[in-house]
Amino acid sequence: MKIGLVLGDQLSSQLASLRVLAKQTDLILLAEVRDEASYVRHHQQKIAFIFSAMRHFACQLQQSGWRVQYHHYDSQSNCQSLLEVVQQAMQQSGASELVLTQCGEYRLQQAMDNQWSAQLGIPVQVYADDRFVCDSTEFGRWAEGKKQLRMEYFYREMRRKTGLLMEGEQPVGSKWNFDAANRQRYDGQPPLPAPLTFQRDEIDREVLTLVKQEFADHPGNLDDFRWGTTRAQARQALEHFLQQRLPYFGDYQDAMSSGADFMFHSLLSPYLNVGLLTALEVCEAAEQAWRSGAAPLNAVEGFIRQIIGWREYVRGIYWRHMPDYAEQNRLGNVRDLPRYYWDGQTGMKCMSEAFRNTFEHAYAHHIQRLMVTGNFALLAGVKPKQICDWYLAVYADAFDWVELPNTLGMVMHADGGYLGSKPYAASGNYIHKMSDYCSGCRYNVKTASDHDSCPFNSLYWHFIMRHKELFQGNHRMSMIYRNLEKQKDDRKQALWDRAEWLLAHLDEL
Ligand code: FAD
Ligand code: DLZ
Ligand code: SF4
Repeated sequence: MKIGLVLGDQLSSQLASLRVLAKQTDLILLAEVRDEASYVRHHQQKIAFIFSAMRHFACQLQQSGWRVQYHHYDSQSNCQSLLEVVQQAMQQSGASELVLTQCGEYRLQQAMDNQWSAQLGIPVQVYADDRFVCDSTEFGRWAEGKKQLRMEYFYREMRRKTGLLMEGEQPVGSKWNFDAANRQRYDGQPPLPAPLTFQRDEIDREVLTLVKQEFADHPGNLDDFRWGTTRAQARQALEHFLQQRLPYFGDYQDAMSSGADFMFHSLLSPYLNVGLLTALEVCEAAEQAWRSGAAPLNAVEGFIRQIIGWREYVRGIYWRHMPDYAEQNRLGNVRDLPRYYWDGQTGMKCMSEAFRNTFEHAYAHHIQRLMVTGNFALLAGVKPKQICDWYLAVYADAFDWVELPNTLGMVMHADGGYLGSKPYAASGNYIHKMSDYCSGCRYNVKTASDHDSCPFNSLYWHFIMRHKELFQGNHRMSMIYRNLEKQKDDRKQALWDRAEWLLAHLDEL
């Protein structure tokens, strides 16, 4: 008899390990444990979402005939790690083998590979996670010999492989990428759809009470918990997106607006990442929306690119370069994460909006993560480990394999430009162009070196100046360095001095 351990991000009925187990004889184990719930200070909504989705998934397995053992979170239990729960279940059941699907996170997979079999005294059989479009071997073949990777070329391979938005060998609309059409500012029209809400059942209520009691010191709160916790609700969320948001997803993909916490984004990442939806079903549904005339091509292509492009690409990089990837700090950053990343209190309106969004919903949309909180950490030279741990903690969709390359590579450029050829560093002007934040801010986005100037402005030039040696030869940045050269020395000095003051008083902004 075998035990199949299903992890909190493996809630898919087609999971590889489930396919090799037998309903009548084998036992499925799911476990809520302290070690997984606190290896970073996960947002309260992230824990509630995962625990409730695990409990619902266990019920679903039971209803379809599986024998299921469920370990509920218990702070007094002797079993605070997955290994301890497995050990106990093994002793009780006399199982002779443990079966798993490969973990999403390196830390846990390593522990399983190195210790579990010896400590349990039984074979541990791990099956590849085939819920992704591209596996490690295929990614390895594509990445082999390349010093720097380009997502765009990888993405085209995935389009060919899946046949999504293809006409024979050619991309539909004769272009692979419609990003140039996806940069509109949002001025209140079309109106934003009301977010979807779900009726809460007994399981949700129990979990919300548990999290409130046990994780009150974790970031965020549960007041506005909106996440679906079953596959059926995740499907509803997909339908809601296809009908109400996808048509405008492309146009406003990069836009930000006060109070518009979700813009026209899909909010599907948590469901994709825990396995309640698959990447292909979501992309096929989006393609169908375009083919039926319900959504334009720039929206559908942009959306599909995020999933079979970026999502698969970062996963490939993660598994190819862990564990060294997590240690990189190629810009030599030394600063601590400013206080407001945890308490949300800052006079910078763009940042305070992103933090409010984050703490209220365990969500912020991509451009807030990349160009506001991420950009600030890059310009301020925050230690990569600290900012990575923050992103891993505060979002409902955060798992190391997807969070780490996005933060360490895309945002912090700490991998030396392996993931992206140029840092996304930007001054306040970018935020001003793409949002309405600056008009309600204590700082002045039009100036750079006054006492009330937008911090992003001088920090941006400080970043450019302090990394001159590294970036001035980068042809994608040569114009920036030409602009810098044109500035008078006293202007450069004023920018430098203002930025130095800001860096010395980072926690006070
Ligand atoms: P949409 O904008 O509607 O996009 C659709 C889907 O595309 C998403 O659901 C997601 O599955 C995928 N996607 C989009 N961009 C990316 C990307 N860059 N990498 C991988 N998948 C992408 N995404 C996570 O799923 N987990 C994370 O922990 C995470 N951490 C991030 C950290 C930083 C610093 C940055 C800049 C981005 C991070 N992302 C992460 C990517 C992206 O911001 C989120 O996937 C997105 O905001 C989720 O919201 P959504 O479902 O509404 O996305
Ligand atoms: C994120 C998370 C949390 C908060 N809690 C659990 C848990 O109690 N049990 C579990 O199996 N998984 C949990 N997870 C998700 C795991 O951290 C995830 O399985 C690992 O990151 C491995 O990919
Ligand atoms: Fe952000 Fe600067 Fe605009 Fe204020 S002025 S909202 S700090 S970009």
